Amino acid sequence: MKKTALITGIRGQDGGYLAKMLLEKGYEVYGADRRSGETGFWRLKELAIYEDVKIVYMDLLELTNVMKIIEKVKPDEVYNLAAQSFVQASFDQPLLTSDINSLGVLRLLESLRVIQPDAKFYQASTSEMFGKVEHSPQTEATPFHPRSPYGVSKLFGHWITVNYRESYGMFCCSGLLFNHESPLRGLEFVTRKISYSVGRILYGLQNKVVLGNVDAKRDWGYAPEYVEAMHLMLQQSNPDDYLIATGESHSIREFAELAFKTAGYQIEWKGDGVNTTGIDRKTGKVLIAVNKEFYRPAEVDALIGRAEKSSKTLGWKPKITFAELAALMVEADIKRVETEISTRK
Ligand code: NAP
Ligand code: G4F
Repeated sequence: MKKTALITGIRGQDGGYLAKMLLEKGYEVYGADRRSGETGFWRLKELAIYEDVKIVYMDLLELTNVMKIIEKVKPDEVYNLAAQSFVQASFDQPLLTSDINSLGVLRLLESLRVIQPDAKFYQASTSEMFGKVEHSPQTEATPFHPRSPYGVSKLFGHWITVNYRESYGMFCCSGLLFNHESPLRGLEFVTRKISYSVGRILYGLQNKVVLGNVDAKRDWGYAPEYVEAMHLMLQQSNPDDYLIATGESHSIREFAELAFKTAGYQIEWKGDGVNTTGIDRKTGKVLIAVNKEFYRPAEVDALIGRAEKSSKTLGWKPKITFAELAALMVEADIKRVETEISTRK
């Protein structure tokens, strides 16, 4: 029989890729949207699945709304991807972030407990919870020390998911996913900010990209591979928590170098901290500058994950390399910029 999946955060990067994968597997896919305007469906349109996903209106801030949707959809699997997911914004909107990312998870779990307790539940947890890391590489056993209201809010989401599994025997999994990127990544995140800027710089639409802390390091993977892991977690005999990462850590400087290289630029670095600049070796022009505006009150300096349990139990392994990721994002953005230019003419 056809399985039914409910994905919250359907307009987001992961929501799009997960919906596409589940549709290909024959699922009936409901996408929960909080009604933020028609243009926000660009990812589902780019993936050519907009007509296939059944959109339902649900805001994680509204309990009765969540309950009604669970009652209507009666999902077999629920993927809770909805979140205020931008770390920087969580310092400006800590209460809203917590209401969505912490209590939002609880609203969903309570609704499931009362209405559809047999549904399998995936919670989108994050490497941000490791924060000021206690050891490297991080594993499922590494203690948490979040460094932002976002990280703290996600920690509640993680533990309440574990708690519903332990208290009520519900099939609840928490995926500790490290950064994953793609051409569908939001422009506010550093990789996509860089890849889109490279495309625009190449066509003379902007002079440089202005960044924050370019020395931070992340374990960066490819988003379509990470949504496969979410699905695999819910297909196991028993619910559990899994860490998903590549096992490699790279700085923002490294990502920027590779991104610019894809468009034919060679970056030469000068200075450090806020005085850092990235210069085009051929022309001497400044292509990368740094501004304190993009620094965070508390930073997660370096993340690197060890996904051994996921490899052994789920059979999950990353495939796309860091260099391939940077290149494919820039190539996609160069095409987008070309389309923008040609449709403007
Ligand atoms: P994303 O692109 O920011 O998507 C998040 C989605 O959540 C957006 O579509 C947003 O809707 C929706 N949302 C926000 N507040 C909501 C509310 N009150 N009610 C209902 N929906 C709401 O995030 P992503 O990169 O796809 O990530 C998916 C999930 O994984 C998030 O929970 C994120 O925190 C987590 N995560 C991401 C990564 C990563 O590297 N990408 C790593 C670890 C964990 P609008 O479109 O209306 O704004
Ligand atoms: O791209 P970012 O904003 O991603 P961040 O903070 O790591 O969070 C992302 O990954 C998490 C998983 O660990 C998710 F849970 C979360 O939802 C989100 O998807 O920033 C990455 C790094 C940071 O250290 C930041 O300080 O890049 C640094 N950075 C330097 N310049 C910048 C910039 N970040 C942004 N967004 N913009 C800059 O100009």
